[in-house]
This record gives sequence, C-alpha cells and structure tokens, in this order.
Amino acid sequence: MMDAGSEARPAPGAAPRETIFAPASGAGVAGIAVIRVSGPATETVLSRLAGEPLPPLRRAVLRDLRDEAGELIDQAIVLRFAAGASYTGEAMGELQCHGGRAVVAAVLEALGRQPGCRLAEPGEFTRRAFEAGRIDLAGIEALGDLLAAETELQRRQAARGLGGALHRQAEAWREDLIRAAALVEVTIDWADEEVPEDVGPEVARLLAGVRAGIARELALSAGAERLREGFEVAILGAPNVGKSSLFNVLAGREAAITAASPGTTRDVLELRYDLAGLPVVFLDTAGLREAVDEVEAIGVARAQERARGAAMRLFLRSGDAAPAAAEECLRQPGDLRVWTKGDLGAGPGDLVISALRGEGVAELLERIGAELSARVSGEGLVGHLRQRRALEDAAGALARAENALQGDEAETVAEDLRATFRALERLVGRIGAEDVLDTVFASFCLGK
Ligand SMILES: Nc1nc2c(ncn2[C@@H]2O[C@H](COP(=O)(O)OP(=O)(O)OP(=O)(O)O)[C@@H](O)[C@H]2O)c(=O)[nH]1
Ligand SMILES: [Mg+2]
Repeated sequence: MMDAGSEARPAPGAAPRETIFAPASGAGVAGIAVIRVSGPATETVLSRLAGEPLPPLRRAVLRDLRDEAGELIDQAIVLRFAAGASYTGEAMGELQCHGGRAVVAAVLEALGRQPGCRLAEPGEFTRRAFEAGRIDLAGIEALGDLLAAETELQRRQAARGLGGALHRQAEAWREDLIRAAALVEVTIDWADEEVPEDVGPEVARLLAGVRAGIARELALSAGAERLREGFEVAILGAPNVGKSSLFNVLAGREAAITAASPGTTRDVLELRYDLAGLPVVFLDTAGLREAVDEVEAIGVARAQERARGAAMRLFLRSGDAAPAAAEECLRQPGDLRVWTKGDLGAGPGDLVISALRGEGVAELLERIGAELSARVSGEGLVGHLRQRRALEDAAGALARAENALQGDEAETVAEDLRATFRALERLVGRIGAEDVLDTVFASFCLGK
C-alpha cells in the first residue's frame, strides 16, 4: 500500500460527495456478512442505525442495529475508520451483521433510506482509494487478480503485486534513470566548456543496469501472464482415440459424450483444473480428420485453431485409429505424445494411459505439471498485457537513449530518458490510468 493520502475533497461549489455502501462479503448464506460504508455521511449514518455515541475509532463493538421506527434489525459489530486512515481515504464504517439474506437486505435497505447514501458500483471503493492516492493502477490490477485467483500459484503472484512489488521495482529503475538524466544534464549545461569529468561511462552503466532489469521482467512476463490467465492444454488426435474419455477421467464425471463411433465430439469443451497450483484449462476437441459433414468440419477447424493458441498440446494415438495427418503442423516444443487404450496394448509415445482403467493419468498430469511449471518458475511481476506494453515502450525508449549516448548526443539522450520515465509512469498508472480504470473495474465485484 502507498503512503496515506489526504481525503479526497470535492472541488469548491461541487455537489457534496455521496456516501456509498455495499456488501463486501459474498452473496449467499454465511455466519457473518460485512457491509461497508464510505463517505462524508458515514458517521451520521452509522449513528442513526447503531445509536450514539459511536464506538471509538478502530474498535470493534457489538451494537443493536435499529431502523427509523426503532425496530431491531440485527445485532452487529460496528467498526469505523477516520478520514485519511482508511482504505478509501474517506471516513469509513463496517457493519458485521449476521449473514442471512433477509438480514443483509434489511441493513442495505435501511442504509439506502439515509440521505446522501447510495449503493456503491462494482469497484467504487477501490476507485476512491485510487483517487485518494492510496493505491496505484498496478496495485488495483493485482487486487483484481487476487479476487479472481483460483489456484495457489495465482494467489501468490497476485499477493506479490498487491504488496507493491512492481511499484517498488519501477521506482528503483526510475531512481537510476534520474541519476543518469542528471549526469547527462550536466554535460548539456557545460557544453561549451570543459566537462569536469567524463560522465559517459557512469551513465552507460546506469542505463545498462536498468535495461537488463527490464529485459528480465519482459522475459518473465509471458509466464506471469499465462499464470494469471491459465494454461490451455488441448487434447488432440484422430477420431475415436479416446480424447473425450481422458477428458472425463480428468473431470471425474461424464462431462463429454463418448461413443464407439468416430466423430462424436464437435465443439471444444473446457475443463478448469487446479494442477498443483497451476491453473490449467483442458480442452476436449473434435477428432482431426477429413470431416464427413459441415458441422464436423467446423469442429475440426475449431480444434486446430484452439490447438495453435494453447500452451501445450497432447497428441493422442491408439492401436485402433490411424494417426491424424494434421498433427505434424500443430506440434510445438514441450508437447506430449500419449498412447491411449493401454489396456489393449502399448504403443509408441511419451507415455501410455488407459482412460478405461484410469492408468497412467496421474503420470500424465505430472508430466504436464513439470512442463508448465518450468515456464513460470520465474518471479515475474508483469502479468497484464497493458503492463507489458508499457514496459516494452520503456525498453524501446531506453535503447534509443543508449544509442544516442554512444553518438554523444546529450540532448537526445535526455529526451529519450524522459520518454522512458513516462512509460514507467504508465506502467504503475501514475499517468494514463483513467483510460483503463473503467475496464478494470468492470471485472470487480461489489463492495471492493
Ligand atoms: N479399451 C479401451 N477403450 C477406450 C479407452 N478410452 C476410450 N475407449 C473407447 O474408445 C471409443 C472412443 O472414445 P472417445 O473418448 O469417444 O474418443 P474420442 O477421441 O473423443 O472420439 P471423437 O470425439 O469421435 O473424436 C469409446 O468406445 C471408448 O469407450 C480405453 O482406455 N480403453
Ligand atoms: Mg470425443
């Protein structure tokens, strides 16, 4: 989290800022539900529901919540935070009431009847935190990732981002570049006189250090992006080799139709799978062959398209089907060849499985896990396309600065360094954030 910012105040003459509220805990019945309130009317609203005097700041106190008629709604823990020392930077409150649907609905209704109060939009608490300078864009993206994380490795990656790792890294690069820029400015100022000392080597060393750091992050970003989005593993092969049967074993249920007749699967089916912390999406596909009808032809085309974009491909073969000709042009390094129906006999391939008996499937998963985890073993901080683009721009501008330095063009070096700064500021969202916030918040849930 960044430094505590001051409370965002409305511009003079502007309408007073609305106070927002929303359930922060998930939908459905639970022991406790947390409802958050943020904005200038927080104290008034809380005292109307929970009675006066309100508990001291940051002290959790059990209170009766009552509606305007004095009727008891629920008993709840009331917690409040001062403006300037809360998530949003505004005065904030939390009501931890019982988690029944009717209880939550009644508390929300009572809040909605308070003047100047309305239900928050998805991501609105975080938008206010951003406006108050309490979180930057990279932090918001990491928070979104953390809320969306389905596996342990996704959670770890997002948690690093939330801790501000990318922000700190960008700051470190910026400091080195500021020092380099200052040295370059000196040579510009002394242009007509003798420069006291040749600063070139020192500037070159600083720029090369930052370049190496950025290059390293860019190299790791492919793995970090995959980890965030999930690895698609396409199950491919000629009709009838047992693709859907394997898919069903992985799903632990009859997710796909299997049949003795070839050409059974037409659509691409997806199965989300937590492979030792790696988020994997298995794809069952139509058997690769010259299709006999139009629908099958569409299915085969889709299978090939998804196979090309997948992180990994499993090429299945069995003794009772000729290998698919299309396989050869789909193969990429790291893919696996799997001999199926091992109960009927073994054949060539990286390993043998039998979906019927469930044999070899654990080993197959192990091989897939080993291959994919090798691609994310780095500690990549840049997991979003937007961040990668900004970092690529920074790398480009920095390379131009290094070239100009070799040509002794101090003015150009200074200009390219400024472009590098701007790209790094876009990376953490210090500039250009407004354009992307709406898209980011569209994926946020209520109450965050
Ligand atoms: N003996 C044996 N039969 C299997 C095994 N796996 C699949 N089969 C049989 O092979 C036939 C085809 O299986 P599917 O899983 O539908 O094959 P597919 O590759 O999805 O076929 P398409 O969707 O038509 O491309 C079915 O009759 C299955 O019961 C296995 O491990 N052993
Ligand atoms: Mg099938």
